[in-house]
Amino acid sequence: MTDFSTVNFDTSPPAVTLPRGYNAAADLLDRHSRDGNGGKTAVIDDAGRYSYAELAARANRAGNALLALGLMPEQRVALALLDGIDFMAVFLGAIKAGLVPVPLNTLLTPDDYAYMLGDSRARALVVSDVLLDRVAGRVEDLPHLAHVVVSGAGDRGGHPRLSDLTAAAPAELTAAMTTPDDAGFWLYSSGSTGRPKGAIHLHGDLVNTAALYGVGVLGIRPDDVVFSAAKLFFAYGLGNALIFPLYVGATAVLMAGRPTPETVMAVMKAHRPTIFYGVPTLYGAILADDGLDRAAGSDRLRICVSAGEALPAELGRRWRDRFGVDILDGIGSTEMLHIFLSNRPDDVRYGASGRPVPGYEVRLAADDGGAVPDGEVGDLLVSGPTSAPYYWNNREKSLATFQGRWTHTGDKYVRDGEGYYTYAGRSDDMLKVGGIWVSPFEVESALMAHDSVQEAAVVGRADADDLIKPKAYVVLREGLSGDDALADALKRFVKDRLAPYKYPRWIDFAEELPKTATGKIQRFKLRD
Ligand code: 3UK
Repeated sequence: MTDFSTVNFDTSPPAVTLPRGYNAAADLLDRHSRDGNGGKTAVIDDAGRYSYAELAARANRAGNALLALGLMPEQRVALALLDGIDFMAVFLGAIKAGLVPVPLNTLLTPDDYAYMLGDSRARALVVSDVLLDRVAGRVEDLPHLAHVVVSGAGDRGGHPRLSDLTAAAPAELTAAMTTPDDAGFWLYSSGSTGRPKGAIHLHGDLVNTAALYGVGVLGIRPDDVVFSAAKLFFAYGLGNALIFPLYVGATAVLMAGRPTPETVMAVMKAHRPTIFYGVPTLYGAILADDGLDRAAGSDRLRICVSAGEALPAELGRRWRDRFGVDILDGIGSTEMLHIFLSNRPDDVRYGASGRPVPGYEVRLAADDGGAVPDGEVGDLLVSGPTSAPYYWNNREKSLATFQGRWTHTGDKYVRDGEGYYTYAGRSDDMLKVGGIWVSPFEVESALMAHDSVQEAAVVGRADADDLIKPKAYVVLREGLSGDDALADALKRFVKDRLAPYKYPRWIDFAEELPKTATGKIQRFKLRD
């Protein structure tokens, strides 16, 4: 039988050439042990340290445990897991077994989970004990979901425990015979209208992002220790802390809790990462505390990365002055898996997203699809080996986004005469808040569910750091008048109904909203 874990390929950009028989998890898990580095630390989480050999054994056990439940190749396994060794083991074990893991954002509501579990027809769900109630509250209504497995030693709600299943499973697993073009995993992405869409990623996508961006731009190497404040369930975090370090045999530090300046700096101090990845809001929050500097964090930092939303130039400069290391801003997307347009360690221009990552091509299109001259705004399209081929079960949105080899980002950009690209806003109404999508429509609907609200419109407004946060314009029902108490009540109302990061930070009470003749809210007028 072919040994699908034995793969030799050229690791220099642009693209990685893979053999026809190829399993991404077998590649990432088994290469280092085979090269005699099985004893090297792969992962450090809140509970301990795990070598490459230990990680491989845990992933094999997790894959075997899922197969023992009766799961068949290509079936989906939803993951609602906090960052830690179980995420790594289940994600990689599932892929090695030919199953398709679907990591879910851990910050969402029961309604969001019911939708994604139903849409993906996940056969199994592996969920952290602390998330069980929120994620698995409605599983009776999901005919395809046959198994709920609980990670952690807390309440298991009558479901089997992951640790019991893996203890009973063998530590050896033969990799499923997949190809680079097989579905490897999915990631859900939200849009301005409609439900989140499952972007399907292929086995070949993982090593390609690692070679092109991880090695090509960051120059990640075996002696790096990486720490991503962005969680593994985001494409950004997944590349940062799972794909890239495992690709080169480096060490990933994982933290289960919420990233705040305090928790992030504490992890930096304890594990002294060489590469740190965050979102602009977090860099801003750390800089807001004058007491936080290099001495309070990692003395080994050599690169910081920012993505998810544009990094204001001022934050980059202040960070470099205080921490003695640049922040590399780059734009990536769930659809492209990771960053395709980026600054470089030796070429940082604060305020710009940099130049295309070698291995990717980008172009700016005018409304008629034609080229846009330098200095003018156009729609950003990208082509490269890591694009999802389509969205699950969604022909219309797939056709709009994935057009031949070109993927539409929905972003507006300007290119200067030297080939550097600067972000110029979205072509839809979507907001990036702390690097995470927020649909204004969803926040408006939540506000409108409140008894006193007649109508609402939500737009992005820049805060003191020049970062976008949601702001609501609210028209109250006849006879009511707004005050601070009602504004606070409305904020709490939204916080209780949606993922907390989505609530409007400001509320303005208005007599009416600007509308077109056909009654459509003119958000652009409110933005001005
Ligand atoms: C926006 C940026 C300006 C932009 C992501 C790194 O953010 C990621 O994926 P998502 O699917 O969102 C994609 C959209 O977010 N964006 C991201 N980075 C920047 N805008 N400057 C930036 N540096 O609208 C883009 O279309 O959540 C980021 C790696 C992997 C990712 N998936």
